[in-house]
Amino acid sequence: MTVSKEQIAAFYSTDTLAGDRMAGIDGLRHTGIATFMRCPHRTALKDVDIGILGVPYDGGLTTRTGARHGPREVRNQSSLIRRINVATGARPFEAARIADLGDVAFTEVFSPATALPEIEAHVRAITQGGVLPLLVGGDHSISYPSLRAVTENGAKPCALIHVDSHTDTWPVFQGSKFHHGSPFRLAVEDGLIDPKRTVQIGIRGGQNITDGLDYSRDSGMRVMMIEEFDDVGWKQAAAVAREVVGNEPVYLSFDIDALDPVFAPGTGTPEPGGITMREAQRFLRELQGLEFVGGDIVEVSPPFDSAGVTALNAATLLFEMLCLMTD
Ligand SMILES: [Mn+2]
Repeated sequence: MTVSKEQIAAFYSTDTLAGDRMAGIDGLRHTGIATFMRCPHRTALKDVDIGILGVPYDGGLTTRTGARHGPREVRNQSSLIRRINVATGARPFEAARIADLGDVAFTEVFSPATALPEIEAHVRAITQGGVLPLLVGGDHSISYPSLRAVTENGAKPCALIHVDSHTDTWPVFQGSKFHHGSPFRLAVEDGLIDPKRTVQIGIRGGQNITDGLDYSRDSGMRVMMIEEFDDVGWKQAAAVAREVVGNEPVYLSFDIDALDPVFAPGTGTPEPGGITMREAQRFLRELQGLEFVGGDIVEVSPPFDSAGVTALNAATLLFEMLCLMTD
């Protein structure tokens, strides 16, 4: 036995938070209690720079429900994430104190009118605690309360980089303005984001309601359809994104359905003909140096996933986002 009796005794005499035992080393990644990227699970905000918050909410889905299970499965698959970004050399877990802040503790989850303010309250507390929030959804409706919190209800509007197959600027649907197709329309209406500093990348899908596309363009957003992305490539797409947001504080929202369903079958509204995983990684790496005020990755729906590939890809993109935010 190479481990000493003293080491074992120390292991069981320290009150270690979940994830701590694995933090900083690349040991047996399938072991331990799953937290986001094997980061320590904390709820106290002190000594945390970036807080990853699970938002197990899918009350805004129009079809194929299940994204409420996203955070737990992304935690599970994110055990595989390594400590170093081999492509860029980034070591986010050394550059910043990153914690898994657990999940939004819903008390009234059945109505968006009560659930979304609960998300907002959590993100506001995180932001006001001096911690950069990174949300794992949940459906895309969670971006609206998140943006309300990080912009202090629009007192500090931000730019937006939005990667998605849909514009999510749709109007009222089924009698409600709160659904996963509307967060960025609501964000414009509330003055949370500057539409002229907003870029939407990867847009496609059956736009039988044209209001979303029209609304985005009419409000001044830069909409890059998937065909244009395909023509110009990830590098130029990122250059366009950087030009649109300028030097403004920016929020990054990544809907996993931007990826082709080959890479992300486990999602609420898959749209064939999307971005590849490799393009998504290289696109994100081009966004280094921007001033991020927060971000989210949304729409992972484990009940529709195959072998965890969607959750693994979401975790991998979350890692790229962390690398950007610790730069
Ligand atoms: Mn979306």
